[in-house]
Amino acid sequence: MLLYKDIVKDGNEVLRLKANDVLIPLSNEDKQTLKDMHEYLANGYDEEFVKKHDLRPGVGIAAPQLGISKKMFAIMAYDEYGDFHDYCIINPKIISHSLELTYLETGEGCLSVEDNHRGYIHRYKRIKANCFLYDINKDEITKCVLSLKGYLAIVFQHEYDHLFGTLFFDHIDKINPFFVPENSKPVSFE
Ligand code: K3U
Ligand code: NI
Repeated sequence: MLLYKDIVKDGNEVLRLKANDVLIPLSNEDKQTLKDMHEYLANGYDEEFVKKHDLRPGVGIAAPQLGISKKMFAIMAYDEYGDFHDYCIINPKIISHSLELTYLETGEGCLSVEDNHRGYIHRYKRIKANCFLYDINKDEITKCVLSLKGYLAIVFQHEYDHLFGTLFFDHIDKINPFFVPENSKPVSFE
């Protein structure tokens, strides 16, 4: 079982590589990586597990954060409307995006980054991405176009960045970390 100590931390070069495409159909090894990422996120929602194992919860995790330079990530998160989303994503490609941007007023965090980097990260408010989704329970893979907006679009882009060697703080404006462009609005969780 994957624990926080197993997550690759900033400074390790694997986090700065462009990840490789994953072969479809999935190998058993790739399926196991997806299961491990999914289990890590699920354990983060179990308060007792978090306390017992000193786990750092997350809403997403990408294969390079396990030291595996492949285009795979998992997302498990509640959006700003209270809806739950649970995806195991393979070979994503963003095919279109809005001109409007959005950001988290709390900034972003990362399981691979222990330092505090304060500032806003402006991301596309809406995205469409081609990808494969893996259903762990059915052991099925399907090709699809995901349309995401708001918080989910932010989480997706954070994980997508991990596949291209980018970390969230790379996006923070060095001169004015809290600058807000005219076309960017914060996600509202009310
Ligand atoms: O944002 C985090 C969170 C944890 C528990 C409840 C609610 C939110 C923790 S940081 C996080 O989940 C990263 C994980 C990473 F780095 F491994 F991908 C993902 C993320 C954080 C913030 C915005 C977008 C994505
Ligand atoms: Ni991250």
